[in-house]
Amino acid sequence: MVRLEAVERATARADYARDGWYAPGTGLDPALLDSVRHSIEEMSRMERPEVVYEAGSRTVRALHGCHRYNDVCARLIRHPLLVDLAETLLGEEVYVYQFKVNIKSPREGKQWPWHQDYAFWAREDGMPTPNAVSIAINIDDVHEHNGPLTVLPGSHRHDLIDASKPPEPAGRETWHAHVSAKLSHTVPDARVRRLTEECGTTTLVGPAGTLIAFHPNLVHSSSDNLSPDRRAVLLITYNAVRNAPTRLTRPDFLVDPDTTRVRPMAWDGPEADDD
Ligand SMILES: O=C(O)CCC(=O)C(=O)O
Repeated sequence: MVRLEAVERATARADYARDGWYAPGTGLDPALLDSVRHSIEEMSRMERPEVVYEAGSRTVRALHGCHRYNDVCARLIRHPLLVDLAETLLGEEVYVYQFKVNIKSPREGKQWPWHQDYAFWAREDGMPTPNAVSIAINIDDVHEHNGPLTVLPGSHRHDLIDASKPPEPAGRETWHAHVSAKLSHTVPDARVRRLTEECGTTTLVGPAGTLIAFHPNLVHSSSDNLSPDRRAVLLITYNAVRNAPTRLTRPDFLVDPDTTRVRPMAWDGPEADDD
Protein backbone atom coordinates (compact mmCIF):
# COMPACT_ATOMS: atom_id res chain seq x y z
CA MET A 1 0.00 0.00 0.00
CA VAL A 2 1.33 3.50 -0.87
CA ARG A 3 2.30 5.38 2.25
CA LEU A 4 5.03 7.78 3.30
CA GLU A 5 8.42 6.35 4.19
CA ALA A 6 9.38 6.77 7.86
CA VAL A 7 12.17 9.16 6.94
CA GLU A 8 9.79 11.24 4.86
CA ARG A 9 7.39 11.56 7.80
CA ALA A 10 10.06 13.39 9.80
CA THR A 11 10.89 15.69 6.88
CA ALA A 12 7.21 16.32 6.23
CA ARG A 13 6.59 17.41 9.82
CA ALA A 14 9.67 19.64 9.92
CA ASP A 15 9.04 21.32 6.54
CA TYR A 16 5.37 21.81 7.30
CA ALA A 17 6.12 23.38 10.68
CA ARG A 18 8.68 25.74 9.12
CA ASP A 19 7.02 26.65 5.80
CA GLY A 20 3.34 25.91 6.33
CA TRP A 21 3.28 23.61 3.32
CA TYR A 22 4.80 20.35 2.19
CA ALA A 23 4.87 18.51 -1.14
CA PRO A 24 5.62 14.77 -0.81
CA GLY A 25 7.93 13.13 -3.35
CA THR A 26 5.14 10.77 -4.45
CA GLY A 27 2.07 11.93 -6.34
CA LEU A 28 -1.11 10.22 -7.52
CA ASP A 29 -0.97 7.86 -10.45
CA PRO A 30 -2.30 8.68 -13.94
CA ALA A 31 -5.08 6.05 -13.96
CA LEU A 32 -6.53 7.45 -10.76
CA LEU A 33 -6.31 10.99 -12.13
CA ASP A 34 -8.20 9.91 -15.25
CA SER A 35 -11.04 8.57 -13.07
CA VAL A 36 -11.15 11.83 -11.14
CA ARG A 37 -11.16 13.90 -14.35
CA HIS A 38 -14.04 11.84 -15.69
CA SER A 39 -15.98 12.43 -12.45
CA ILE A 40 -15.28 16.15 -12.66
CA GLU A 41 -16.81 16.25 -16.15
CA GLU A 42 -19.89 14.39 -14.90
CA MET A 43 -20.36 16.52 -11.79
CA SER A 44 -19.86 19.77 -13.72
CA ARG A 45 -22.94 18.95 -15.79
CA MET A 46 -25.15 18.47 -12.73
CA GLU A 47 -27.71 21.01 -11.59
CA ARG A 48 -27.21 21.09 -7.85
CA PRO A 49 -26.16 23.69 -5.25
CA GLU A 50 -22.73 22.05 -4.87
CA VAL A 51 -21.84 23.29 -8.37
CA VAL A 52 -20.70 26.92 -8.18
CA TYR A 53 -20.25 29.17 -11.22
CA GLU A 54 -18.07 32.20 -11.90
CA ALA A 55 -20.00 35.43 -11.24
CA GLY A 56 -22.47 36.23 -14.02
CA SER A 57 -21.70 33.16 -16.13
CA ARG A 58 -22.30 29.43 -16.49
CA THR A 59 -18.59 28.64 -16.28
CA VAL A 60 -18.10 26.18 -13.43
CA ARG A 61 -15.81 27.62 -10.75
CA ALA A 62 -15.95 24.82 -8.19
CA LEU A 63 -17.60 21.58 -7.14
CA HIS A 64 -18.19 21.11 -3.42
CA GLY A 65 -18.70 18.17 -1.11
CA CYS A 66 -18.10 15.71 -3.96
CA HIS A 67 -17.11 12.87 -1.63
CA ARG A 68 -20.77 12.82 -0.52
CA TYR A 69 -22.27 12.10 -3.95
CA ASN A 70 -19.54 10.76 -6.23
CA ASP A 71 -18.09 7.24 -5.77
CA VAL A 72 -14.63 8.06 -7.09
CA CYS A 73 -14.32 11.00 -4.69
CA ALA A 74 -15.71 8.89 -1.83
CA ARG A 75 -12.87 6.45 -2.42
CA LEU A 76 -10.26 9.11 -3.01
CA ILE A 77 -10.58 10.54 0.52
CA ARG A 78 -9.48 7.12 1.82
CA HIS A 79 -6.36 6.91 -0.35
CA PRO A 80 -3.63 5.63 2.02
CA LEU A 81 -1.11 8.24 0.94
CA LEU A 82 -3.53 11.09 1.63
CA VAL A 83 -4.71 9.77 4.99
CA ASP A 84 -1.14 8.97 6.04
CA LEU A 85 0.05 12.45 5.06
CA ALA A 86 -2.80 14.12 6.95
CA GLU A 87 -2.33 11.99 10.08
CA THR A 88 1.44 12.49 9.95
CA LEU A 89 1.09 16.28 9.82
CA LEU A 90 -1.67 16.54 12.42
CA GLY A 91 -0.45 13.74 14.67
CA GLU A 92 -4.03 12.59 15.20
CA GLU A 93 -6.90 10.65 13.67
CA VAL A 94 -8.66 12.65 10.95
CA TYR A 95 -11.99 13.02 9.19
CA VAL A 96 -12.92 14.97 6.05
CA TYR A 97 -14.11 18.45 6.91
CA GLN A 98 -14.28 19.82 3.37
CA PHE A 99 -13.86 18.55 -0.20
CA LYS A 100 -13.85 20.66 -3.33
CA VAL A 101 -12.55 20.90 -6.85
CA ASN A 102 -11.54 24.39 -7.91
CA ILE A 103 -11.70 24.52 -11.68
CA LYS A 104 -10.12 27.46 -13.40
CA SER A 105 -11.40 27.30 -16.92
CA PRO A 106 -9.12 28.45 -19.72
CA ARG A 107 -9.15 32.28 -19.83
CA GLU A 108 -12.30 32.42 -17.67
CA GLY A 109 -11.25 31.03 -14.31
CA LYS A 110 -11.04 33.80 -11.72
CA GLN A 111 -8.75 34.58 -8.82
CA TRP A 112 -8.77 33.74 -5.13
CA PRO A 113 -7.70 36.84 -3.14
CA TRP A 114 -5.14 36.64 -0.32
CA HIS A 115 -6.66 34.82 2.63
CA GLN A 116 -6.21 32.25 5.37
CA ASP A 117 -8.58 29.30 5.28
CA TYR A 118 -8.80 29.17 9.05
CA ALA A 119 -10.43 32.63 9.05
CA PHE A 120 -13.53 30.98 7.52
CA TRP A 121 -13.41 27.84 9.62
CA ALA A 122 -12.92 29.65 12.95
CA ARG A 123 -15.32 32.52 12.32
CA GLU A 124 -18.07 30.70 10.47
CA ASP A 125 -17.92 27.24 11.99
CA GLY A 126 -16.20 27.71 15.36
CA MET A 127 -13.41 25.23 14.56
CA PRO A 128 -11.53 25.25 17.88
CA THR A 129 -7.93 25.15 16.61
CA PRO A 130 -6.17 25.14 13.23
CA ASN A 131 -5.25 21.47 13.62
CA ALA A 132 -6.48 20.66 10.12
CA VAL A 133 -4.66 20.34 6.82
CA SER A 134 -5.69 20.84 3.21
CA ILE A 135 -4.19 18.54 0.62
CA ALA A 136 -4.27 20.02 -2.86
CA ILE A 137 -4.08 17.56 -5.75
CA ASN A 138 -3.21 18.94 -9.17
CA ILE A 139 -5.71 17.36 -11.54
CA ASP A 140 -4.17 19.21 -14.49
CA ASP A 141 -0.61 20.39 -15.04
CA VAL A 142 -0.30 23.63 -13.07
CA HIS A 143 2.08 26.24 -14.46
CA GLU A 144 2.87 29.93 -14.00
CA HIS A 145 0.11 31.11 -16.33
CA ASN A 146 -2.97 29.05 -15.47
CA GLY A 147 -3.54 30.50 -11.99
CA PRO A 148 -1.34 28.49 -9.60
CA LEU A 149 -1.55 28.79 -5.84
CA THR A 150 0.89 31.33 -4.46
CA VAL A 151 1.83 31.10 -0.79
CA LEU A 152 3.77 33.22 1.69
CA PRO A 153 5.98 30.54 3.25
CA GLY A 154 6.07 30.69 7.04
CA SER A 155 3.11 33.10 7.24
CA HIS A 156 1.11 30.45 9.16
CA ARG A 157 3.35 31.13 12.15
CA HIS A 158 1.60 34.50 12.58
CA ASP A 159 -1.58 32.62 13.53
CA LEU A 160 -4.91 34.09 12.48
CA ILE A 161 -4.58 37.67 11.26
CA ASP A 162 -7.34 39.99 12.55
CA ALA A 163 -8.44 37.20 14.86
CA SER A 164 -11.07 39.39 16.51
CA LYS A 165 -13.17 39.84 13.36
CA PRO A 166 -16.63 38.35 14.10
CA PRO A 167 -18.49 35.76 12.01
CA GLU A 168 -21.12 36.82 9.56
CA PRO A 169 -24.64 36.60 10.95
CA ALA A 170 -26.30 34.07 8.64
CA GLY A 171 -23.94 31.36 7.38
CA ARG A 172 -26.50 29.53 5.28
CA GLU A 173 -27.37 32.55 3.18
CA THR A 174 -23.92 34.10 2.86
CA TRP A 175 -21.83 31.07 1.94
CA HIS A 176 -21.37 32.23 -1.66
CA ALA A 177 -18.94 34.85 -0.33
CA HIS A 178 -16.84 31.98 1.02
CA VAL A 179 -16.32 30.42 -2.39
CA SER A 180 -16.41 33.24 -4.93
CA ALA A 181 -13.70 35.52 -6.33
CA LYS A 182 -14.90 38.15 -3.82
CA LEU A 183 -14.16 36.47 -0.53
CA SER A 184 -15.58 37.71 2.74
CA HIS A 185 -12.50 37.02 4.91
CA THR A 186 -9.34 38.34 3.27
CA VAL A 187 -5.96 39.50 4.54
CA PRO A 188 -5.63 43.31 4.21
CA ASP A 189 -3.31 44.51 1.41
CA ALA A 190 -0.95 46.34 3.77
CA ARG A 191 -0.52 43.17 5.82
CA VAL A 192 0.14 41.13 2.68
CA ARG A 193 2.84 43.61 1.63
CA ARG A 194 4.60 43.34 4.99
CA LEU A 195 4.33 39.56 5.04
CA THR A 196 5.65 39.34 1.49
CA GLU A 197 8.74 41.32 2.48
CA GLU A 198 9.24 39.04 5.45
CA CYS A 199 8.38 35.64 3.92
CA GLY A 200 8.83 36.01 0.17
CA THR A 201 6.43 34.19 -2.14
CA THR A 202 6.39 30.67 -3.57
CA THR A 203 4.29 29.67 -6.54
CA LEU A 204 3.21 26.04 -6.29
CA VAL A 205 3.46 24.74 -9.84
CA GLY A 206 3.71 21.06 -10.74
CA PRO A 207 2.46 18.36 -13.08
CA ALA A 208 -0.89 16.62 -12.72
CA GLY A 209 -0.78 14.30 -9.74
CA THR A 210 1.35 16.61 -7.58
CA LEU A 211 0.23 16.77 -3.93
CA ILE A 212 0.68 19.82 -1.73
CA ALA A 213 -0.36 19.87 1.92
CA PHE A 214 -0.86 23.29 3.45
CA HIS A 215 -1.66 24.77 6.85
CA PRO A 216 -5.00 26.53 7.56
CA ASN A 217 -3.21 29.73 8.60
CA LEU A 218 -0.92 29.89 5.56
CA VAL A 219 -1.61 33.12 3.66
CA HIS A 220 -2.28 32.24 0.02
CA SER A 221 -3.94 33.45 -3.17
CA SER A 222 -4.16 32.61 -6.84
CA SER A 223 -4.60 34.73 -9.93
CA ASP A 224 -6.98 34.56 -12.90
CA ASN A 225 -6.28 31.86 -15.46
CA LEU A 226 -5.02 33.85 -18.45
CA SER A 227 -3.89 30.79 -20.37
CA PRO A 228 -5.58 28.37 -22.79
CA ASP A 229 -5.07 25.52 -20.29
CA ARG A 230 -7.57 24.45 -17.66
CA ARG A 231 -6.28 24.37 -14.08
CA ALA A 232 -8.30 22.02 -11.91
CA VAL A 233 -7.08 21.50 -8.35
CA LEU A 234 -8.88 19.17 -5.97
CA LEU A 235 -8.67 20.08 -2.28
CA ILE A 236 -9.42 17.75 0.60
CA THR A 237 -9.33 19.25 4.08
CA TYR A 238 -8.73 16.70 6.80
CA ASN A 239 -9.50 17.86 10.31
CA ALA A 240 -8.49 16.18 13.57
CA VAL A 241 -11.48 14.21 14.88
CA ARG A 242 -11.03 15.99 18.22
CA ASN A 243 -11.16 19.39 16.49
CA ALA A 244 -14.66 19.23 15.02
CA PRO A 245 -16.40 22.62 14.68
CA THR A 246 -18.90 23.70 17.26
CA ARG A 247 -21.29 25.65 14.98
CA LEU A 248 -22.91 23.94 12.03
CA THR A 249 -24.63 26.78 10.17
CA ARG A 250 -23.20 26.30 6.68
CA PRO A 251 -24.48 23.76 4.15
CA ASP A 252 -23.32 20.16 4.65
CA PHE A 253 -21.47 20.28 1.35
CA LEU A 254 -19.19 23.02 2.73
CA VAL A 255 -18.77 21.60 6.23
CA ASP A 256 -19.26 17.85 6.48
CA PRO A 257 -21.11 17.10 9.74
CA ASP A 258 -19.87 13.47 9.65
CA THR A 259 -16.78 13.47 11.86
CA THR A 260 -16.12 9.72 11.66
CA ARG A 261 -12.44 8.88 11.37
CA VAL A 262 -11.39 8.16 7.78
CA ARG A 263 -9.96 4.66 7.38
CA PRO A 264 -7.39 4.22 4.62
CA MET A 265 -8.38 1.95 1.74
CA ALA A 266 -6.15 0.93 -1.15
CA TRP A 267 -7.36 2.61 -4.32
CA ASP A 268 -8.06 -0.59 -6.26
CA GLY A 269 -8.17 -3.21 -3.55
CA PRO A 270 -10.01 -4.42 -0.48
CA GLU A 271 -10.10 -2.45 2.74
CA ALA A 272 -6.64 -2.05 4.18
CA ASP A 273 -5.68 -3.12 7.65
CA ASP A 274 -5.06 -0.16 9.84
CA ASP A 275 -1.66 -0.69 11.43
O1 LIG B 1 -7.90 27.13 -6.13
C1 LIG B 1 -7.18 28.07 -5.82
O2 LIG B 1 -6.42 28.59 -6.60
C2 LIG B 1 -7.21 28.67 -4.44
C3 LIG B 1 -8.08 27.92 -3.54
C4 LIG B 1 -8.21 28.53 -2.21
O3 LIG B 1 -7.47 29.35 -1.79
C5 LIG B 1 -9.29 28.06 -1.38
O4 LIG B 1 -10.11 27.27 -1.86
O5 LIG B 1 -9.34 28.47 -0.21
